[in-house]
Amino acid sequence: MDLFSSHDDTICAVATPIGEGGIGIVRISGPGSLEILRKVLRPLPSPEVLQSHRLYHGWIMDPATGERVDEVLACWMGAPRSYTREDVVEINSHSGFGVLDRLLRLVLSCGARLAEPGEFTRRAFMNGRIDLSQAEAVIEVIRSRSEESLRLAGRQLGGGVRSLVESWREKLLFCQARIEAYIDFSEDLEDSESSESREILEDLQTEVLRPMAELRNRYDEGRVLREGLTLVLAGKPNVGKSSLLNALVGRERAIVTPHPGTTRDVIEDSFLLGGVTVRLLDTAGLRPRGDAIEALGMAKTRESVAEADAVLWMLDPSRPLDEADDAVHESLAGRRLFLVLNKADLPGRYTVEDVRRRYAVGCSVSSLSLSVLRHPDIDLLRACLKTAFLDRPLGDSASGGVIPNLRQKECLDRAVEHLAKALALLDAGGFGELVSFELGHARQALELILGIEHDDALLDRVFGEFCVGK
Ligand SMILES: Nc1nc2c(ncn2[C@@H]2O[C@H](COP(=O)(O)OP(=O)(O)O)[C@@H](O)[C@H]2O)c(=O)[nH]1
Ligand SMILES: [Mg+2]
Repeated sequence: MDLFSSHDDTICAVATPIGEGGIGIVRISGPGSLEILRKVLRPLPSPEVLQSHRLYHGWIMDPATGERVDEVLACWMGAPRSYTREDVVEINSHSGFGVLDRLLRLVLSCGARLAEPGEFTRRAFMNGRIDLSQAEAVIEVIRSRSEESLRLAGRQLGGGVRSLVESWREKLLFCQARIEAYIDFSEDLEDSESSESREILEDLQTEVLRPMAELRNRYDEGRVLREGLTLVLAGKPNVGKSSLLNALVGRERAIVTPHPGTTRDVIEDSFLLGGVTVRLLDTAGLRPRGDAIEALGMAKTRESVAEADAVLWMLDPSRPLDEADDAVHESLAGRRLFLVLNKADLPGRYTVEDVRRRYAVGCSVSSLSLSVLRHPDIDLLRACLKTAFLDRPLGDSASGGVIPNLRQKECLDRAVEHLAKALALLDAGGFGELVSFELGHARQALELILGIEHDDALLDRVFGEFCVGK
């Protein structure tokens, strides 16, 4: 049964975190909201005086016993100008488990039922106030932990992805209709048919396929902004990895000694870089011969290297490059690198160029020569890390939007795949039902992003992620 197909019931929940605090909010939505407020609020503004979107001061009273429960500010937001587009009442009481529990039970006894997780937002979606991509943005806003991820979610909530996807969907519908017109009135339209087909092909290529593929490709960059960036420090023992971790996080997190092999476990801490959380892992140095404990540490190092988004490969040019550096390089194969040449305060035996030549490291890999012991060098490193790992996603995503989650990415994958097939068919001179079929599938995949096409299972999955009261 679809619980939400008829909204003649009224739902309620505590919308703030349960616990002791200044204010707690009980939220009510549905046709019975105002009636419930009338039952529990004293003094009660008369119907002629009561206005929507105004705060009223009063007491919550138990209508059965006449007992005062709490002093509150209450607000009624008349449909459709509310979060759910239904009549909504919010009661701002004090926050404490006892008060909120009592208030909620009172509202329930007046005829509301307890809301499911995410049901308020689900109603906002069902009533057409927001699309599914915006509903998901609500979760992102609630979960975001950094400035950047919040900015992304806010853009999404404002309908950034929605307007893009809607425009593509319309274009697909329009082209599909043009193609189907030819299926119906075929035969003697051969010439115009092929020029029309060219036109549609080019149109879809530049206006839909290309921007759609770009948006999809930005998924990984968006993920970094949302979830943060994981960097791992790797290099042979004693190059200064632990010193760098301490300098970047701003405290003595890892033990630093002149003895090689001091760090044996993986040490983790994080710092903020341009509004993004960077998780930094310090590892046991990789070297061919170490004791048993160090060997275990090195195994963990390899795991960390595999899981990180990129590796800061540290070298110490005050000592010559040797087979330990070769071994480190070998273990970093295929990983995204950033070269850090440390101990620039000491006489150097080699330069960044020597490293690039010896290990065939391309110029797309950023590098920096510095001394961990010098403060300005650490600031410079921060700036370089930001440029290398964070600036691209921040750069042009403002206009193009970023998709926020795997569900939407998978829908886009499917849309891209079907559209590419349709275009390949058109290009090969096909024009007709098969092309229309693929265009239809591409469009349906886009509709899933917006939730135009949806079933209960999909909605359950999306809204099940919410907390009760949202
Ligand atoms: N002269 C100099 N010594 C450094 C520098 N960075 C680190 N060290 C020293 O190098 C030694 C090893 O540092 P550590 O951070 O433990 O290296 P790890 O084994 O790679 O973690 C310590 O004695 C540090 O004080 C630097 O920039 N210049
Ligand atoms: Mg160390």
